[in-house]
Amino acid sequence: MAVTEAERRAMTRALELAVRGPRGANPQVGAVLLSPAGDIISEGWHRGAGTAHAEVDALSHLAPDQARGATAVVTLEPCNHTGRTGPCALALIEAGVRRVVYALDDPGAVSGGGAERLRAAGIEVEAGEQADAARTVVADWLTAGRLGRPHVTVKWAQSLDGRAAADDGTSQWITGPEARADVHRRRAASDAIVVGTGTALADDPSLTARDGDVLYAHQPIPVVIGSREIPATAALHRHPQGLLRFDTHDLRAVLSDLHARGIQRVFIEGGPTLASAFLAADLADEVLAYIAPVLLGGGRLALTDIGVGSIGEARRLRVVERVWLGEDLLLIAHPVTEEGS
Ligand code: AOF
Ligand code: ZN
Repeated sequence: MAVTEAERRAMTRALELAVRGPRGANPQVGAVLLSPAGDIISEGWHRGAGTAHAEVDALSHLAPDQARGATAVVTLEPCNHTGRTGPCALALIEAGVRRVVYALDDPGAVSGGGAERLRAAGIEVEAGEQADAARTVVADWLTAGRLGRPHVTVKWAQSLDGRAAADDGTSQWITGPEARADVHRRRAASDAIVVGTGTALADDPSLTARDGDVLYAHQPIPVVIGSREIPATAALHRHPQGLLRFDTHDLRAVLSDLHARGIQRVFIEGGPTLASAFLAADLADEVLAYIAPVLLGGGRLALTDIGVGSIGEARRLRVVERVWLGEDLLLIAHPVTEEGS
């Protein structure tokens, strides 16, 4: 049976409920239960790893027999595995739900397959309703799942001649206020900001995301990689999120640790050594170069060694966006992959 108008409206509502949940190791999922007449009898959403899934949350508000004959409308295919919680497909079957409408297939090798299990129990299942909208809600979760690590953006600001600082190391305000505001907006859209100890010591950055003087509601977690001590007086210790420290050169290990904490997007803010290490390890999914019309000369380059010894080994990028920010130009580029994307 085709998806009804009431089910379509319920999916729109389930998508609103989904984003009440936190970003994290688990996807944001919403669920609505409809009576046979098409009225909403319960709503639920997932509040993060270790808590009830959206379907179970919605069922929990009802008396034991109240969901009999109901239709469950869910933004993700009900899961089929016992993880931190039990399988939602089974919970729906046991509650006597007659029909399930969901948006997006669960890509998990273990958690997927819930639709088949529901059908095998005689439940009508409709997949794909508003799948594009549901995919947008969990886009970063899907990307991190596919990569097996967070999505990585490497950002730097440079003079027109490719320098990150003057010869004495001073580097504040190479770019103008519009470029800096753009950086803060992008920080607020990330889950973590990563710097090396060199930058943490030289610049004493706060690594907060600010709109003028006001903190954005979402603050990325500050992360410092390197072995040198960060003094107790450093601005980083006053960040609203606790500081994470990694004393290692193994960037893949750092990213796996961050992924396990539910971090889906990281913003690498420098300095040149750390940015170069991510590029050398082929761990940059996106490069942001803020280019200011200023010349610095000298030897403080925006990047150092990225493992390119000869022109044949040059790392080719494809520019996907050019943005004028006052006098500065932001180039957003992606690595050219084997498939040519
Ligand atoms: C659902 N409904 O609301 C969510 C689902 O460790 P667990 O038990 O929390 O399982 C996590 C996995 O379950 C997660 O990776 C994803 O595949 C699925 N998420 N499934 O039926 C939900 N959040
Ligand atoms: Zn589930």
